[in-house]
Amino acid sequence: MNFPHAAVVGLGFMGRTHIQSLRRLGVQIGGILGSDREKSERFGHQLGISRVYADFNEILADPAIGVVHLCTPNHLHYPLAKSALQAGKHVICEKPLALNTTESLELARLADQHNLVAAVNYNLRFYPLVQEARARIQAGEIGEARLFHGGYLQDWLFLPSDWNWRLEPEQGGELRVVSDIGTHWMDMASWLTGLQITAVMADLSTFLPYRRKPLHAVETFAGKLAADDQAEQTPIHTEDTACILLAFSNGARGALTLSQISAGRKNYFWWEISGSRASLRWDQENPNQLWVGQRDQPNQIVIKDPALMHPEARPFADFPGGHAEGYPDTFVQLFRQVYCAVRDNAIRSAAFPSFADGHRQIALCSAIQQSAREKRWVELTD
Ligand code: SOE
Repeated sequence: MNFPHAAVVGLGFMGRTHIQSLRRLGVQIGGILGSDREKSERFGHQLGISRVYADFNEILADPAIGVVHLCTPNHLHYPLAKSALQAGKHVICEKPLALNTTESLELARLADQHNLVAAVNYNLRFYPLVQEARARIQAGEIGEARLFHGGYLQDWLFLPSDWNWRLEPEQGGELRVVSDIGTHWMDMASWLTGLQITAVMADLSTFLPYRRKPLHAVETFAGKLAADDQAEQTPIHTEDTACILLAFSNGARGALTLSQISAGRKNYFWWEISGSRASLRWDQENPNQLWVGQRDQPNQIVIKDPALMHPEARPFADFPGGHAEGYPDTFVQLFRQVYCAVRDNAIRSAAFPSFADGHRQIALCSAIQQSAREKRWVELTD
């Protein structure tokens, strides 16, 4: 049986990445929908996609479409995901799932009521050596987790002239680095260890209180090449950096540093976990190596090689050792989980980040915001 057909909504950096990955997987793109009809048609022509929808309702009414990919700015995730599920479509939604917990809880409940895929694109889980790290942790190789620390640093919003919709709370939400990149890290911390984050203590800072907003939209990461002299001085209310202390459900502790203004750091996501037997460390800019720290034996650098990986992690490496896998491959791996689950009607047992996981991240965002505002530890209820 073939995979269901996809519709992709939002044609920026993320929409294009989804389309490329779907094609690698062999999924037929039934149609696309962007914010600007003319641009979408040009884009469709370039990519050989003949159907450009006029609006979202056309997608919902199209019986050929099985899975809807939501790659829009954040504020549209909730209304679009809700109507897609209600129309019986499977959904892969970009993160963060919603702007607040009222929305994300409603989506998680709705997803629960339907036998439909409701996945949030926490794609970084799907690097082969991140899967390997999880398999090792689950097998007890590092012992009990004690300390989980790391960060996610970028520089694409370093200058006051750097602009993107994420800076506008109406589109991106009240938090920025925490929801845009911090939730990737917190999602991975919980997923790797099987532990929940139960309390947070956060400090948020905005170092660029004003930025120059260009008159034309700027795509994510494209600002360096698209300088626009015609810009309007605009106050900024979202954080450039975050420093967060974390408590985990087994008593382990964590520390997370986030920034979108760290010169030279392009997409530097890293973590290190200290367990009672050994430590592990991994970073996204060097994703084909996993560091194993040991007290009484030499440390090791594990190189990605499916033949030498745990059997649970092996299916997530498509290429043999010595053939690097990276960021775009993580989308293929996540989408494969989703499309196989739909095709085989195995949605409940599938291994993709769910709307419940997406909701947990929004609850963490809200606790982090409260902690920063009140300058104290905040516990997560439930
Ligand atoms: C921008 O910060 C961004 O595109 C995030 O939105 C993605 O989730 C991350 O993977 C790369 O950076």
